[in-house]
Amino acid sequence: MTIETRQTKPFDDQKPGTSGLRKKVPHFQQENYVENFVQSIFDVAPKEPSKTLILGGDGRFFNREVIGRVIAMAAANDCEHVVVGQGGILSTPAASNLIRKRGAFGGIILSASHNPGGPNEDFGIKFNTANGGPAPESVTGAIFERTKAISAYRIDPDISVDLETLGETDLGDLIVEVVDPVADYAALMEELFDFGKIRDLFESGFTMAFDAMHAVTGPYAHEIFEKRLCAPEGTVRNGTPKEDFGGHHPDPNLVHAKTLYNDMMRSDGPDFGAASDGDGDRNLIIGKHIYVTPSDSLAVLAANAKHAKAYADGLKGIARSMPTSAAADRVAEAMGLPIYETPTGWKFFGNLLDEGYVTICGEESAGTGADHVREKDGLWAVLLWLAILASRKQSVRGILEEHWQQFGRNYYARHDFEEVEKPVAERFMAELTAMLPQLGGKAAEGFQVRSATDFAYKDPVDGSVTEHQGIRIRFEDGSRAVFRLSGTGTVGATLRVYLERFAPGPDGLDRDVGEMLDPLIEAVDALVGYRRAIGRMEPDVVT
Ligand code: VG1
Ligand code: CO
Repeated sequence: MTIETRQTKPFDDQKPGTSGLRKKVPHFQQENYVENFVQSIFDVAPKEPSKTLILGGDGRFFNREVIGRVIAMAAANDCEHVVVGQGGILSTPAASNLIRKRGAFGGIILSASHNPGGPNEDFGIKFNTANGGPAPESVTGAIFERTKAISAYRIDPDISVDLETLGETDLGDLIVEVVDPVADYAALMEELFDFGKIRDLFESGFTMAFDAMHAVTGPYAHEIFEKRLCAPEGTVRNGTPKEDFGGHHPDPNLVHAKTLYNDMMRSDGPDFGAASDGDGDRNLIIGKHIYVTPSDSLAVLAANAKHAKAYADGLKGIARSMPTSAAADRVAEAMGLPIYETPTGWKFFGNLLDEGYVTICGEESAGTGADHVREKDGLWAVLLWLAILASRKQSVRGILEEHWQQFGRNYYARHDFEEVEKPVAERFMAELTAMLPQLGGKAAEGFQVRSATDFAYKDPVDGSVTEHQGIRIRFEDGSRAVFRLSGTGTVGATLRVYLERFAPGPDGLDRDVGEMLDPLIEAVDALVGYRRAIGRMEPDVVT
């Protein structure tokens, strides 16, 4: 081995966001940009409980190159074992599983998740700790501090690894092991779910369309749905990962998975539709003639988890991110379970899962997961839906309508205003924050403010406090609006406005979502003037 120490200068923009460091590919291609960040990870992360690193990515453009560089740097940074997915591929939940299974000190996951890929599109690097989850704020903060002070990085320039051939290569001080990215993950899913029952469902003629969006879940979905669960070939669409995701955004929402949505609205379409994102941690669920909002999906999965093998004995508790609708709260209340409300981002669920406070977690952005790994898990959510459908023998619509009858319905939408000029968005958020004390008690368009707060979270396990996690305006009738800036975008700022209105039932459960939310939007705008402040009347994406 030849270890070289190379001089470098710090960059001032390597602060990890909601989910790691995300920038455009050309930005990452600047000399030493990748090396500085990776060296900062190695400098900060304790090599405990072992010197094993898990490595993989979602296969987007630049993935392979960075995989090679990370291995060469791992060799020079006291790692003894790198476990890398074949071809440099690992879905985010599969990487989380491997970290836990192999007792690794952590994992480096290369992904910009739902953001587009290609030479001029997005790339990302994320570090997960030994519990398998995204590094908590204390670690990402330390990594950021390190990036600001770095002066050299270490690399073994002679190392090159064939990523296609499965098995171990002994490089002296470092063993590189190329593994099948799907095998361990598929085995975990077979532990959690009764595959025989789901196979019977498909054998009974039940049909499904799964859109892998040319992203990382393709190989996983082919293996699990078509091979192991015997769904007909063709069930998985766009199942071959591409470096540019076929030119689309691998974002499973009604805009980017429109074809799937249209098919699901046809009478002769499949019974069940699902999609996943770039790195396989998100899920979109659509029934025949009905879209399931991620917030409702979390609530339905929690209420029905007992239909799956792994959760037959019930749940310990439920957690949701703050902007996620309160549908899950109603389930928790009815089932006598604790419910936790965390800031956006999966890292905040880690402690709750580690301590056994909760079993299932979810975010409004199409992320659902449980205590089997420490990431959200797209295919897991699809399998849990299938297990419920197999057991209840009802349609998605039937299940959802019964759910609303029992718990009431939280009408919900997220409006994204993209590529707003950063100073404009930041000024608006600052003005809104300053306005909060005056908002209490105010009324507009028939909605009266009950409270208006800047959300801060105190972790019940380690006591750490995270502030400024979104502005939350609650109304007397239970409605709510939340404002926050995205932490994953790479161009300008994205303002997210989350809107929610509750109908307790039994009437008013079949209203149009837009009709329900429009008056709330007008009221919120009358109170805080957000459309004028950012100079936009209509959102770019509604989910
Ligand atoms: C978005 C979502 C958030 C999610 C994050 C990472 O963050 O809103 O719920 O955890 O993406 O998901 P933001 O800061 O842009 O709102 V993924 O699938 O990129 O790992
Ligand atoms: Co993702």
